[in-house]
Amino acid sequence: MKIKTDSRLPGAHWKGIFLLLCMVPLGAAAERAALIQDNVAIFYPDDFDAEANLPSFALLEEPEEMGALPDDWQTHVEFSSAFGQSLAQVKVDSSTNLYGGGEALSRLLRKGGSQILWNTDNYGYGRDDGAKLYQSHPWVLAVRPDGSAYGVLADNTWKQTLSMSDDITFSSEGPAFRVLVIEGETPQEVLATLGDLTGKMPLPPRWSLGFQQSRYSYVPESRAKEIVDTYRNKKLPIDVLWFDIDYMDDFKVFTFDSEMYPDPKGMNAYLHQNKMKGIWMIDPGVGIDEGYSVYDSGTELDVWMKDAKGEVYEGEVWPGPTVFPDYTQQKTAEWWSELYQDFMAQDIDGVWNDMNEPADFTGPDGSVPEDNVHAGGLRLTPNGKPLPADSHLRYHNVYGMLMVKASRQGISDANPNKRPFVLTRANYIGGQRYAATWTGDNNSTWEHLRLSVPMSLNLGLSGQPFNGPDIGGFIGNASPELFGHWMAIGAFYPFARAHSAIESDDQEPWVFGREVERASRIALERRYRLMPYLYTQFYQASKTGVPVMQPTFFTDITDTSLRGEDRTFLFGPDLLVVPKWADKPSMPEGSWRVLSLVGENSLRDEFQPDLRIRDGAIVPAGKIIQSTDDYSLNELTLFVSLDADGNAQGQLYHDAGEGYGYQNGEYALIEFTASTSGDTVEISADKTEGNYPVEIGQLQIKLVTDDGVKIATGSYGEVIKIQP
Ligand code: NBV
Repeated sequence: MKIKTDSRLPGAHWKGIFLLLCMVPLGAAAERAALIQDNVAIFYPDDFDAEANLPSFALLEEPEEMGALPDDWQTHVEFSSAFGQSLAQVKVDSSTNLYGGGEALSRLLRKGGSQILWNTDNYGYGRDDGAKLYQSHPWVLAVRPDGSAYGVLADNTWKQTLSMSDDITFSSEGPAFRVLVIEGETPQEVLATLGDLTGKMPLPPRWSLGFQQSRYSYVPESRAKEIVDTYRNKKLPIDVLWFDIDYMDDFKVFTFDSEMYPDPKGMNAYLHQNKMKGIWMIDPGVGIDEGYSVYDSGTELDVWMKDAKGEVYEGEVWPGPTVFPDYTQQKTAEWWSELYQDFMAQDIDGVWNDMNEPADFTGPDGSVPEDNVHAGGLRLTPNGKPLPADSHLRYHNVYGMLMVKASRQGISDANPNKRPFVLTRANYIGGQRYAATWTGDNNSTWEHLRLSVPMSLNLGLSGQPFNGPDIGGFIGNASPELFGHWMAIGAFYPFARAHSAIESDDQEPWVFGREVERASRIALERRYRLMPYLYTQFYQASKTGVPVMQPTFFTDITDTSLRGEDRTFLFGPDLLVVPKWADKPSMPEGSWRVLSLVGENSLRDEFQPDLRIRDGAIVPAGKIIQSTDDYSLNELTLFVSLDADGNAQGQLYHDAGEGYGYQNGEYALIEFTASTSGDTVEISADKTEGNYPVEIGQLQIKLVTDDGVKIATGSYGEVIKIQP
């Protein structure tokens, strides 16, 4: 019997309960447990079959056991099997809050919900009421009332259901699997350990933090140039233009349509002259067409995925009849990487891997058959064991991850001195090592604008900091009001890209009238002014695994009234974003003073969210720039908000914004400190790490107080005094 579950949205919890009733364990299997770090335990079912589970896709390396669990170890896993499924369950205290599960169509709090972890092309999140989306994160973050936390990671790629109630239950269609439990004094500590175990997002190029405009599709190239010109003429800051499938010749990957894009190198040069970058789409499906070099070379090397009978599997995607690379093979990964040599030689800056669940129009449930066969052989790490041959049921959820791993490698090989940028639609926990992500085909509706916040938050709480939704919504037509609000919030997603579908009306900021254009400009100027702070947050996320976009309860993990707040969110730990449409949100204790970055007045502005600064924070901001090409630290402003003791601290990370010099000390980490003595506040800056030159020059201080903003200027390197 197959257990089916349904919607994750509030109100549909009864189906999760039904699932649990069905899951009265039939014959619980004994567990074996060991400590692998002081705060991490691994639990094995007694019928664990290493060949059917390992090597792990989630973990960076095979864990080494340190000994038995201490007697006071709190969180245990029970294994069982029922109705042909392998189960792992963890009991959850009724007062403990649950988060995570990666990409889920859900509010922030996950208890009562369930989801099917089976990467699915889910247009408008409509299939199965959004029960399965594009990515799989078999991971739950649990936070106890006192703020201590634990995380549960099922090290399992097979198709599975994750449900959260009084138990966290993973029920898998595959063999019995192992589970890791991470304990921490705080959720941040648990996430840091998750990052240690599964890897962190590599520091991206600074330009990828800029605003990005996309559409399915900008054709012909004159239209793309028009978009570039309009952004620049209207002084709407932007860094990237995206090229969707129609640039290709008959949807054949690694080709260019000779009429639409006769000169891709010239197009990229045009972008570069305008201080912009170009990101171009590559899908996994390869059109069956003899004489097409990608198809021919792949066929000759025998890289395609096979069906259950061992024949090359043929599905259908954009090019028509299509074959799919079997990325579990070493030779396939190498061949795929190699294809990027000529492609990147067109001066392409980044790559967008779409449809990599993989989507297959004629296959069952929109993908390829579960009994398709992967040949295996790839080593995930140089010294790791090769992947065994197995069914698609085992490898489906990591298909996208393996694709972007090979893509990233190819891009790096082509441009060894640049930081690669890949965006992927499908992924698996740990996939932040290879690619940023977006949440697929959402709708231009208020519902999806609101849901985008908890969706991005839960992705961040599942190890993927670099994510965001399609700003404005992909499907349908945004109203001017909706678009204005979406841009205003969109400035604070870690990945900020507007995108819309082929059938949708134009969806750039200027098509909605002067008011929305003005609101979009303010939103973008706010993001660009905050670039020094934002880049510092990305640096921190790449070091610690703690997300850039954080839930409001991170302001005070012991304040349980904040646990479910998911309309407001943190942009790094020091800035709270409070959308205009957030009706009576739960606010953290403290002053959280409102900040004005570009002269906006949040009382008068109907779109911009309030941006509130944490008491005790110093937030570095730059000047308004139109592109990160113009990024510099001169004219740096420090927004200072003192805590009750008159103190504040902040940090600034700086480097070339590109390349790998930072790994050899070519970076600077600067600490800012404010302290009060008598009626004077003294602000100083100290470089604490690295040898990258810091050309700050003049520093402006904006002391944000309950009575308004006090301003002082001084030079970097000297103590600046200000009277509050
Ligand atoms: O390549 C076209 C689209 C793309 O714009 C979108 O962002 C992806 O999620 N793609 C899906 C394929 C078809 C969508 C109907």
